[in-house]
Amino acid sequence: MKTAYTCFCTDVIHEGHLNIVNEAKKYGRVIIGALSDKALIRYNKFPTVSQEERVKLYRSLDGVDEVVIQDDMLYDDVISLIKPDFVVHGDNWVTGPEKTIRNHVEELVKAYGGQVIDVPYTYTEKVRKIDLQLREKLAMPEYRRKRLRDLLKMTPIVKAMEAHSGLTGLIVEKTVVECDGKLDQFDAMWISSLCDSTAKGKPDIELVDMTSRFRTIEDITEVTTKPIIFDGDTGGLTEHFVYTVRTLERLGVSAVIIEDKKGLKKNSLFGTDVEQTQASIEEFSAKISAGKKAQLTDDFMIIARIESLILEKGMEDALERARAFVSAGADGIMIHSRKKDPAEIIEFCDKFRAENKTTPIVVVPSSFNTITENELAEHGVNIVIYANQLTRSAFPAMQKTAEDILKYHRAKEVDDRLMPINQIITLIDEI
Ligand code: SPV
Ligand code: MG
Repeated sequence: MKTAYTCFCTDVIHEGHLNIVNEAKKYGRVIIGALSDKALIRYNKFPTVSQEERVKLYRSLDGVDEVVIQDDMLYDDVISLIKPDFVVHGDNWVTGPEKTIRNHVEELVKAYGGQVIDVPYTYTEKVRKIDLQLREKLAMPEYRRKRLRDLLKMTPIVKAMEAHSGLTGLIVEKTVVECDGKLDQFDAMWISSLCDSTAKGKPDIELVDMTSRFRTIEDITEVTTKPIIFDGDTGGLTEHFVYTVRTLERLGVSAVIIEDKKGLKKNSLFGTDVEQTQASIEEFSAKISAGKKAQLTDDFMIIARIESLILEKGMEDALERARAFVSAGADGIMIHSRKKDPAEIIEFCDKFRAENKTTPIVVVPSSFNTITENELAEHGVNIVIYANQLTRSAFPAMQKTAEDILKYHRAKEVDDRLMPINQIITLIDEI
């Protein structure tokens, strides 16, 4: 008997999936590939049920003969194992970023006489509603909050991108690219103090108060589902930090990163060009412990950021602080550097990992930007944060447009660089 293979990555079965199974049945024995968590998070929305539950769900469907795990969004392994006569998929993969995957599958199956069957994609009002409900569930604080811990288990390196508004949040949420035949997207959002302050035309010195920073979080959570890592600056007074922890948990934030500085905080990228004071190990450890004690959920993470390399206090100081802050209860360590060469970051990560195998390491490669995500992961880094690149790309583009309109006394000359009007008005989803 011939075999028809289809890959599912859904948490909920609707008429579209049943239609695919019914179509596949016409061609032979139906085998469903359940896309693994690891592959799914690069490709699609974050799962709301476990891989095991998805397998069980697909197995329960009428007309399904077998369910296997597909561990990669590329079909190579599964096709060489099963050699299906037919690969059945919704025709939504004929265009857009998934097109490369489809064409690759076609090449693979054609080699032994197989065929790709594109089934018309079902997009009814009911399907649209289910999609929206799933998205809403992902956006809920109790689901969003625990997602960073989940991601740390699912992927070698969690990729976070800066967001400081609803619009930048949407960019992080929705940007998907096809690269080397695979799809990729960001895992999380970083609410940078630098970019949140810059967007308000204010310096990055803890001047934008927490109430305003929380408002930014709400602007972002209203239109996105991805987990949030919040830049908590120094955390402020310990007596205030404990309240911040509670509010962040309630808002569905996954982690706060606080840095071991005190007094007037300046941006780390100034380094020793400005006066900045590091808190003592005892003071900062007490702040971490108080935060951990105030925390109510098991999901939330307090990550300690070490400024020893920024302030040129040496590698030993950085490592000593890392040990102390982990002992004080920190759920992760962020190590920062403003050197162009990643050598000191690599040295720290290698030394820290030699003595601590599990505590997540976070880095922000703004200055040492030549190092790739894979290289960082090889040195034990778990979270990479692209902290300010959206703001830094938007500002020069806006400034040039303003200058050119002044120069030409009209907007025609800048028009080629602008997003078309019909695109900007449909950028935001309507309910
Ligand atoms: C931020 O994005 O605000 C940060 C990272 O704290 S850095 O600007 O590199 O200090
Ligand atoms: Mg900051």
